[in-house]
Amino acid sequence: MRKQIGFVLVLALVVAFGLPQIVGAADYKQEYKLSTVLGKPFPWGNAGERWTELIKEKSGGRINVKMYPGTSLVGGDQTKEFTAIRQGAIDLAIGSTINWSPQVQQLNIFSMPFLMPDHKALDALTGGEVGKDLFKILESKDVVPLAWGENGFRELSNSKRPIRTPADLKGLKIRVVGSPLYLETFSALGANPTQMSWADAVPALSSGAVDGQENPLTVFMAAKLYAASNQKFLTLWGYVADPLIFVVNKDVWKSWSAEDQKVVREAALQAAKENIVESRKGIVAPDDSLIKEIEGLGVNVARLTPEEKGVFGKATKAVYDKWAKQIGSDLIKKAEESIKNSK
Ligand code: X2X
Repeated sequence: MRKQIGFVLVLALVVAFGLPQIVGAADYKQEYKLSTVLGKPFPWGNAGERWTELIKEKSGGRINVKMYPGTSLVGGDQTKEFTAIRQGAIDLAIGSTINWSPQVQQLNIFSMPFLMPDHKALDALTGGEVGKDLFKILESKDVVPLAWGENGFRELSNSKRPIRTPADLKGLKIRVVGSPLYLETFSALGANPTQMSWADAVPALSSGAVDGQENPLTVFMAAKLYAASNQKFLTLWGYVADPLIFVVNKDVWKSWSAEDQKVVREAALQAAKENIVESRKGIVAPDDSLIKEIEGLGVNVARLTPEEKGVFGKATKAVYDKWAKQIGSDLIKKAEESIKNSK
């Protein structure tokens, strides 16, 4: 009789709360590690904090996430982040397509020089067929992708001179990160590119070991590259843009109840939406207040015309064609088509 009452009780609990919750709750970790490259006050770090906060709030504290900025879970080596997520050393991440492209070749699509002319084009990729294809690829690699955020269009800065043509770039030592695509792009432009992590880039810029770098304006500003790193020259050429992707390790995902999965997904979508708004603030006409603020700090800003960008595009065309094959001609064609239709 007692046994039966016990059984009925368990059954009632299962009906009321669902099996995964009862069984799964015990499996939940005390802390889930969220990896990002940049912390606060960069939009990227703000996004990590917001996601963390929303998960806590919406899960009633069942899921406790802690952000580890500086890609500290992989010793600052941001190009190893994706592998660490797959292996379970990282539970959640908001990662740049640039940093994951060494492991996920197709993510190089956003690093194709001058593929995306504007935010509409970028949105056409992340919000369209290309974005869906990329999420499918990620799903096949032990991660659950949830939302697209944004680091942003990457602009070129240096400590030496204004850059308006490839000739101006000649011989400048430019820090890049990610796949060899960046090395090939800058080599094609006559520069002298060198690969290093963000952690190494900041001191290398400050000491003058490298002359320049490329990053979104929000990063340029929050890292104060105009001051300590003497980056007095900025070229707005928008040659590539890196979206951010909110992901969870697959095993971690499976250990959560359906309700908690929904919570984490919705929190990601909301944090990502806010992140995109923040990343674009002040850099797109009619509100270009961030650009004006940078100019006000004594930085020489060159806004390239479409014709001037075209010259850079032409100089990097061979690199583009080579990488189109490497990434996959079908995916590239799909991307070009989506962008054309976004106009
Ligand atoms: O290292 C960079 O340049 C950064 C912070 O933008 C990325 O993580 C791609």
